[in-house]
Amino acid sequence: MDLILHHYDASPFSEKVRIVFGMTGQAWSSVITPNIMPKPDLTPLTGGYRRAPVLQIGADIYCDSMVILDELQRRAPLPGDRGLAGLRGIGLWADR
Ligand SMILES: N[C@@H](CCC(=O)N[C@@H](CS)C(=O)NCC(=O)O)C(=O)O
Repeated sequence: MDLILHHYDASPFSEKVRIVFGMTGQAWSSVITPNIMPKPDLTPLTGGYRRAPVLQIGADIYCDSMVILDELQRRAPLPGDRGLAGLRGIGLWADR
């Protein structure tokens, strides 16, 4: 199933997810969203959530970068020590 990230270049929370895509080597597709309202293509998809990033996998929508990292970890865990720490650990580290 295709991973589609709704995001914009200057969004640091989106950058965190983009970096994890690079670390895990997963293919992904990009939809660029506006950085301010209105976001007519995003909010109908999310039920009103307006922030970036949002991950779309088929009909499933994941809002919030930590929720996204949890799902990516579940689908494609990193190997070795980095896998043990989990992508959530990387996410918390990056946020701070
Ligand atoms: N807790 C959220 C924060 C997301 C967030 O604040 N995104 C910012 C960009 S980095 C945003 O979309 N701001 C525009 C807006 O609020 O409309 C996450 O981890 O994904």
